[in-house]
Amino acid sequence: MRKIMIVGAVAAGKSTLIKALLGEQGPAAKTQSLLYRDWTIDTPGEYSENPLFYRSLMATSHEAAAVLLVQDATRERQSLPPGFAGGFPVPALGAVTKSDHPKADAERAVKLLRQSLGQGEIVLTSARSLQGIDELREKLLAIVR
Ligand SMILES: Nc1nc2c(ncn2[C@@H]2O[C@H](COP(=O)(O)OP(=O)(O)O)[C@@H](O)[C@H]2O)c(=O)[nH]1
Ligand SMILES: [Mg+2]
Repeated sequence: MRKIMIVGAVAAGKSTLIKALLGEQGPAAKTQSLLYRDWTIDTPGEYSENPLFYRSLMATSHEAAAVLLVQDATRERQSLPPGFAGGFPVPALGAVTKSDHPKADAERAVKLLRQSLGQGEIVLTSARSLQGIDELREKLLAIVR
């Protein structure tokens, strides 16, 4: 089975989202390195925030069928460069995380995500309420299968 590489800022909710996609609950441990699990590749947020790591992300993306760009719904500012997803040699989708959070602003999150994602579908999700998790899993599995 091919894989989906999940990228996004530190604490955006990448690892917790992956757990939800794989049918597990609860918080995730801090991601220290590339982590291959089932059909997912988890990445440390530092890899997306620090250009020194971009080469590593690019190299790994060659093993992926698609990239999932994750945006925290509670964040007020851009954390990734404009057009970030366009640098990968594979298609990109977007997920907004933490939609359940009292400080979540879905509209703002979609706008911020759009700047770094460009074209590509965006799914609103929460690993707590499980909003959007089944929908996102279906879309991603359709790509890796
Ligand atoms: N309210 C809420 N918090 C979340 C959700 N997903 C993750 N978090 C919290 O966000 C923080 C960072 O999550 P983590 O998955 O480690 O982020 P990562 O660095 O992108 O892998 C943790 O404190 C999580 O509990 C969610 O869906 N809802
Ligand atoms: Mg993580």
